[in-house]
Amino acid sequence: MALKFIVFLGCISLLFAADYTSSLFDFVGFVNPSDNFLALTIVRNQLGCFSACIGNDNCYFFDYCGNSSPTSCFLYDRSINSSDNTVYTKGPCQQYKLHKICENENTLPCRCEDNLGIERCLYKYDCNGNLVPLNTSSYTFVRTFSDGKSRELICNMTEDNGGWIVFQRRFDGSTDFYRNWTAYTNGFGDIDAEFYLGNQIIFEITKDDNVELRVDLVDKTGESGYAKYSYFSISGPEDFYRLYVNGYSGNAGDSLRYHSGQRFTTFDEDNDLLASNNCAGMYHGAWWYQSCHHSSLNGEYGNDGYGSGPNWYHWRGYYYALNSTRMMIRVRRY
Ligand SMILES: [Ca+2]
Repeated sequence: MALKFIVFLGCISLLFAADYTSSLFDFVGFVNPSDNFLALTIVRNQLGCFSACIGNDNCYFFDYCGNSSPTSCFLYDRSINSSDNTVYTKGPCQQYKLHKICENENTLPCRCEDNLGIERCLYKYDCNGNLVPLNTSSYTFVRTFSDGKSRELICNMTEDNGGWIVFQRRFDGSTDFYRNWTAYTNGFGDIDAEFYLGNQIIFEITKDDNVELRVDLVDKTGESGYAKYSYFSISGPEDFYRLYVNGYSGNAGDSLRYHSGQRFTTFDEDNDLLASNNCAGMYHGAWWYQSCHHSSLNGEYGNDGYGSGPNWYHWRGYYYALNSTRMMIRVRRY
């Protein structure tokens, strides 16, 4: 009787273990344990290792080592890149990585807690790819780029699950946006107020990663609209920072698709498709003009003349200077 009961319990725990493995962890491969572990515990089986990791708020993956019982379980936090460890087809330890996708509306991956079947999202990604608590506020940070120069960047953590680097912002007309090629290459304005981060920086951020774009707009009455693109990149200076966008969603209309594939134009650098004139000069802006635009968010603040203000044609048309605009990008981590 007692033996039967133990066998029964064993089956239950095996089923439980299998369920845990498939729902919360991905098997990475066989590894040697790293020295930089968060905690080392002795467990009786794999389930003990899963539970130890789930029970530790900082655990993101673990190595389960050995086939005998009891055996070692090494827990690691996210700061240790598991890909630094060589993965073998055979080895002393099996590595598992937490993979659970939270069931929130944007299916943003984050650490979850599974409490009696109720999932709760605990973390979200910040602009550096770190998982941080859900209530983390927006912040500024410094990043050094390939030219060796450090730049201060804004990480917006409140809009649309956060993790957005803001590269264009206007809201009061205090900064002149009618600037030349060099200014748009290097950026201008005040990071705490109105600014353009600069095409070279945007290029550097987007060149190696999958990046999405979000455009937020506010009209004269305070109503807001947005356009989001699943894919966004610009090419390098040799190609005049050519725009590529795809995968529109939002409620402001797709006024950027027309510009995808176009090079950047300023009043002193005409790369548009209008042979007779320079779109930047005609419409007092700087943009990925074609011949000429469906949007021009660097247009003249407060100018309601045809096509001349900060325009988003599919939302408020050409005779409407928007009150505020914001463009920001986020590395896709899922
Ligand atoms: Ca032209």
